[in-house]
Amino acid sequence: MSQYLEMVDGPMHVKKLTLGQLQELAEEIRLELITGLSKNGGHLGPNLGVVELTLALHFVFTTPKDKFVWDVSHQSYVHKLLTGRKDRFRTIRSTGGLSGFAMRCESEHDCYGAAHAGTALSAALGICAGRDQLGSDENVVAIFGDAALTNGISFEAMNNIAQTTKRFIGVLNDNEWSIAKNVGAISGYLNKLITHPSYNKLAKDFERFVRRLPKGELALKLAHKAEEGFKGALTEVGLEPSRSKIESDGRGGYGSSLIFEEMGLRYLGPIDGHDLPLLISTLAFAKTCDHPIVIHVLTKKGKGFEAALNNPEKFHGLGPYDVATGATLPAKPGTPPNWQDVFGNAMVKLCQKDNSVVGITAAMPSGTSLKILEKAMPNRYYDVGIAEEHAVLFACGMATMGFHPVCAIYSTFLQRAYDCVIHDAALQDLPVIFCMDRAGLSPQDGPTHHGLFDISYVRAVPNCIAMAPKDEDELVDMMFTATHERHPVFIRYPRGPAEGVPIKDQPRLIEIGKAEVIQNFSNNGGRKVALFGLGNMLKLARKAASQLAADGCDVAIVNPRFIKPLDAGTTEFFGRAAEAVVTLEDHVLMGGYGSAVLELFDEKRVTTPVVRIGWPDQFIEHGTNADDLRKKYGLTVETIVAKVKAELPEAAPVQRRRDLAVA
Ligand SMILES: Cc1ncc(C[n+]2csc(CCOP(=O)(O)OP(=O)(O)O)c2C)c(N)n1
Repeated sequence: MSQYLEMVDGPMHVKKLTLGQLQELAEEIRLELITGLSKNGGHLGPNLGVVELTLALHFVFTTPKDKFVWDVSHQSYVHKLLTGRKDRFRTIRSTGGLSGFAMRCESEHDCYGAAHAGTALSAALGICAGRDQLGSDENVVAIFGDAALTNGISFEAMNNIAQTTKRFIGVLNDNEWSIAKNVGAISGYLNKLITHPSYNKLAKDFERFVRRLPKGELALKLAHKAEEGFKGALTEVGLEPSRSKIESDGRGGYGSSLIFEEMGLRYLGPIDGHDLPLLISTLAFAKTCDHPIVIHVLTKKGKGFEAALNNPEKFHGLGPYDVATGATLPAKPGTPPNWQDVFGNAMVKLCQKDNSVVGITAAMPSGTSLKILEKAMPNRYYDVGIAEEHAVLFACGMATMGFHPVCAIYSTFLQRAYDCVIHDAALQDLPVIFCMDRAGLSPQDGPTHHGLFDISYVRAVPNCIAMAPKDEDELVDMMFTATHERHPVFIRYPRGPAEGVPIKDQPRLIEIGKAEVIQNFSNNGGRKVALFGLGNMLKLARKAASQLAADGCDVAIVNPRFIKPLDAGTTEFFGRAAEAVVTLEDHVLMGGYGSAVLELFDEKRVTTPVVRIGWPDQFIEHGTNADDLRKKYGLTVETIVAKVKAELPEAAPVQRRRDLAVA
């Protein structure tokens, strides 16, 4: 069945294939993507869209010497299949398996890792600068999507390319979709280029290049199909300048792409990104250019799989699906709603009751479920594109006008906007609400997506209030409370299903900086252990508490609710009363909630030992599920119990210890 894919162990094999064979290989790759990802899921749609593009790239260029820099790199699966990783392909995104993104440590063909959008142009330019400094001659190709182009960094890079290097190749992979439909003026501009492909200044040199080709090396490789292919190429790129368009438009015509050319980048396109010979000849041409060039390639997200073509948003990235129909498994009956859906529904209710509340997403309407608000109250909803910094600044501006803007941004993506959080929201003490989804693990995505740093980065900033709900009802209370605040408020909650508790009709205000004591000591004579389980870690705290109680301990359980301001009174009280304190957080230990408790104990001279449970000072890899990773890193009942016992000296009398601490 997959005779060509089986033969391809590296890019050198791609170069040996004829055009016909490459086209068959493209179909085999599509089949492998569709069947191979069906069990664990993944970024199916984007990869189906770049099959021909990736084949053409590997046909024309030679990695690892030449460098491909993928933006986000969720579309690098085909590249993985062609660069010696096909045997492990079906392990992608699972424990011990291939990453779902490009990673330098995974292959010499991955020259640059990524998973956050907008990095490719800058990184590729840096690689070009390095090459130019070294005097070497590798080709550097940045492959970036139309939505990545809504990201500010992409423009910062474009501003800098022409002045930095003469040899830079950008491939704009335009499928008109971000995860949802792409939004904004750039998207509209690209649309104009697509619908008016009338003229481009490179036509003449490209024409000369292509006309030379049939006798050249490339044509030999492409064998008998070449000529038709090049004919296609010539028509597609439109070699005839269209004077009328230029004059009527007065700015050089739509197809000449002012944006790119004014930035000193030659623009070629738009071309059909599924036409292999056209792609090959265009990329081969780009290779000869001694001027930075952007090739605008039109692709179809989900090409070759009906279900994915019909629903690009769902198939951007999804869980297991049926190969025949594309149907995904419904949630098991009784599964609680996802945290994000609780958030989305709560936003509608808050907006209905309070005119000052609006919702802002940075291109993640489905991931954050803010699309629920979009549907219910479109005039209170803003999708600003993949532009987290802009999202925060935009929110700050609205806040100065008396609004309570809610920025729904994943914990990991808010990292992008840290300066805006400090310099704009916090310093001006503006009532912007940050709902940080995916705080904690994003297991299958891995280190680029885990939301494990937000407590540290928020805790350090004055004026900020930071909370974590134990369940979905408390999330709604916290959101409600936040809309009554005059400071920046951060609410962190994880990925996946919530706890399954009922949500009150009327949310309640929560007292700022007040923890909730779930269970006090019973004074049963057992060794006193106080467990502080932050947010979703309260569940683990309860389990560990049951085990410790079964082992004879007297256990108290606290839901801290607030990371900042910390409930100093309750924390100190239990710190003094207990023989051991346990803090649990779905966050790195460094600078996290446990650190906040330690700092408080240091300040108050509380000497009770503190067992801190959280993630170590290293990047946590991807895994099939959170349990696999928690087990590996000791976020388990067994580890907690063992660590607590190690802190309880055998013969220390409980009473004396407490007296000492109180004194
Ligand atoms: C900084 C950042 N914000 C949000 C995301 C989530 N995200 C992943 S892919 C994607 C859309 C990418 O669209 P595009 O660049 O056009 O590539 P395509 O998937 O269409 O090939 C988004 C918003 C991200 N990866 N990084």
